[in-house]
Amino acid sequence: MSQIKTIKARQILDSRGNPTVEVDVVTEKNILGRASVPSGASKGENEAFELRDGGEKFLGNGVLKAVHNVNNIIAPELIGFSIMDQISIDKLILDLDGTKNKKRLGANAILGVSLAVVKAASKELNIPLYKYIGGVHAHILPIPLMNIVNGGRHSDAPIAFQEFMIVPMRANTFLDAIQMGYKVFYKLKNILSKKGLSTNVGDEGGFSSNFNGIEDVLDNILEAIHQANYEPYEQIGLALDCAASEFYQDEKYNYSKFEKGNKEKVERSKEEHVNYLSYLTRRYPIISIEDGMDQNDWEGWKILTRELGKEVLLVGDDLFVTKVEKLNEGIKEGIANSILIKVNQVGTLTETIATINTGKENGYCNIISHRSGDTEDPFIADLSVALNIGRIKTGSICRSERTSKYNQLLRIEDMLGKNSHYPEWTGWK
Ligand code: 2PG
Ligand code: MG
Repeated sequence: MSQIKTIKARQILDSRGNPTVEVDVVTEKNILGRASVPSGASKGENEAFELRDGGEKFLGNGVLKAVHNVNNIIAPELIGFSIMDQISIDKLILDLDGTKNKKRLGANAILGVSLAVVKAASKELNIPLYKYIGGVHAHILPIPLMNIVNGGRHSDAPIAFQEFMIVPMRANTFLDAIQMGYKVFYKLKNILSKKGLSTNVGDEGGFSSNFNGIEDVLDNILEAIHQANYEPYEQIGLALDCAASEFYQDEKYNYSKFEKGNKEKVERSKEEHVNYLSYLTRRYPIISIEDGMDQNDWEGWKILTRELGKEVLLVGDDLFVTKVEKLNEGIKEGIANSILIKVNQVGTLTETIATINTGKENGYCNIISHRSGDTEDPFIADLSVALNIGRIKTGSICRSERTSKYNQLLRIEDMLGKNSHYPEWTGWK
């Protein structure tokens, strides 16, 4: 197995046009591993630190400092390392950084290197990435949570909740699941257009129309599911990402922050907000609710978990920020029952896998996730199959930075052939 010959980072653009880091790792045998780093809009407070330049260029959003840190601080230390030594490499970069939250080098610098290394290693061995990471037993395609309406911070639609997703709970194959999502997406487009509503899409490719509140969104999606001839819940379930930290103010859930068009001011106490979520769950085929409560409202999380934790997935995103310590606190307190996994919230592959394993060991469901600012890099598609996670959230069925992940999963399903497996939604509701 050969050693790392060069590491070079550069600045490229993500799907919102914001600068991000791309890293090339080249081995002695001239094999290239290339990775790019995604970026969030609704970030958790405790995410690993994303280093941006400040100043005039790119309105302060440049990442040349992170690029510099890869090229001048990380690269010289890693030259000569065996390309397969992922755990030692990740550890060495963490030691070089030396801070709790990757403040010195930047998590965007660190993640770019970590992922480029694993990609170079799989190419050098000529083994598909999912198999290199996961081994011969990697064969489960993930159930996609497809985000077809974008609200909150991800679009101008006047809706407090950030994401409305459809979930093909029963399909024969991943390809079949994708075509189910496609049908519902285009039926919805047609419904909206007939009502004279805009069919423009938001950051993750979901419609960002002028809906009349949350239930209006859900009613329209249900109609689309019916028109596509699917049975709600039996075949297609609904998932929400409330991204509640974005509208939690002074101990209240202030929906009006995003729903400005609504005449009446909608503000709910934590109990009222939980009651509203459970009302929605009774009325609609909701099978998963992410960040139902604010990241610091652990009391609210406990109420929500007590109320709905046996029926639906309660997914911690901002709550756990993909970190083992945070997840362990949640497990101890008995809050949520699932965790969203975002590689850039924590910063290295090794740490990401440690969090996934902690989730698995404690009966928490893992969902691999993209970011609202993403790139054409399909890394998370491979990761989801590698670890047989069985769930992925990677946006709508349009926009290339979203479909790049679906396309990679279609390739993997094709490569696996009869050994591939598309699971049924089980466990909750
Ligand atoms: C989320 C993500 C991805 P962002 O909240 O789950 O959908 O959004 O990347 O903006 O944090
Ligand atoms: Mg989220």
